[in-house]
Amino acid sequence: MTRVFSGIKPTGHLTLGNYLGAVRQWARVDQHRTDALFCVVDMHALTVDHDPARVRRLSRQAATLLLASGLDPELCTVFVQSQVDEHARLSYVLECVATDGEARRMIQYKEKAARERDRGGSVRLSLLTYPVLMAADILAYGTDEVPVGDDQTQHVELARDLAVRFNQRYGQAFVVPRATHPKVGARVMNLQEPTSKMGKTDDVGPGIVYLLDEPDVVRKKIMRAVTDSGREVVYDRVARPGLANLLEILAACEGGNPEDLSGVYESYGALKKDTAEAVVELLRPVQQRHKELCADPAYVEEVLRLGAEKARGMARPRVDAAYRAIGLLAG
Ligand code: AQP
Repeated sequence: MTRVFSGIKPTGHLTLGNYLGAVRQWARVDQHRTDALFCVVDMHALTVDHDPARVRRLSRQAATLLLASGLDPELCTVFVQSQVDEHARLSYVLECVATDGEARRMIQYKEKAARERDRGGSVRLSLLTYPVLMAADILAYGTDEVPVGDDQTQHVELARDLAVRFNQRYGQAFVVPRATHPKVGARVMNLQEPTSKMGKTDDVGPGIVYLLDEPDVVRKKIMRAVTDSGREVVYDRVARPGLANLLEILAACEGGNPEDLSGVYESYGALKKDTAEAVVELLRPVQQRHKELCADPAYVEEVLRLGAEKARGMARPRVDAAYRAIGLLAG
């Protein structure tokens, strides 16, 4: 059976981008057709300036939202990265296979390092090595497919390269994974800056729809979305990025294609109204289930405990074999 692994960072509150680009696909498709693991990758949240208590809070919230979005612990394994030591163990070994040039080429590293420097902060070494830890997350489980949004493609390619290189140098240890993306919604853009990704670390912002935003907040954000000059409601990602983003969000909510919505609307206002209502309806059951799960934190803790136990058992033999193959006595 196809092994699927994917993760989400507790660096901020989950957004509509996280949901349409990844989580919805995990719940609707991946957990049903594959042997799947989904992880709150909390160690990745330490790569930038952070408040420890907030990371712990956001980790619990992210896990609760994954379950609220429909991940079913009877069908898949849901767990937290730091509760499974094999991720860090394997990451070190992969750092001995990766090159510093490879890590420095990562687009997200360049962007996030620049952001840290602009804020007057220093860049943590873990920000540079983050894609190697992500490769360890993926390779530890013999993963075939990694369902992610567009922005993670380059990191999954690095995981592929490291798997191939390790296997060639030290003997067959890893499955070579590949990224998969949803047909629509793989890159949801910021509603106020439609040439930038809707990212959760931007924190508060009228351009970001959070999964837990109240319906009226969602409506307000979408009705105020930046659109482009021009009158016709047509789909053109390059020339009309704001409009294209709204058409993509609406199409993703309805399960259609943005191209098919070209020319359907006579005004921006009507498109925004329908998009807002579609998003409100999309989020309603997730928010409802989230509220129920928040009333039962012991259930969420138990799911994570059992998930970590299972994940540990799945990862350990492969990580031990990699340790032996690369020349270590441990493992
Ligand atoms: N805007 C997006 N559109 C589509 N997919 C997205 N994903 C993230 N943003 C969008 C996908 O969601 C999954 C989990 O994302 P993540 O937690 O690894 O990263 P992030 O949400 O992008 O958070 P960062 O990197 O901490 O913050 P920002 O973005 O603010 O720099 C992934 O599959 C991702 O592709």
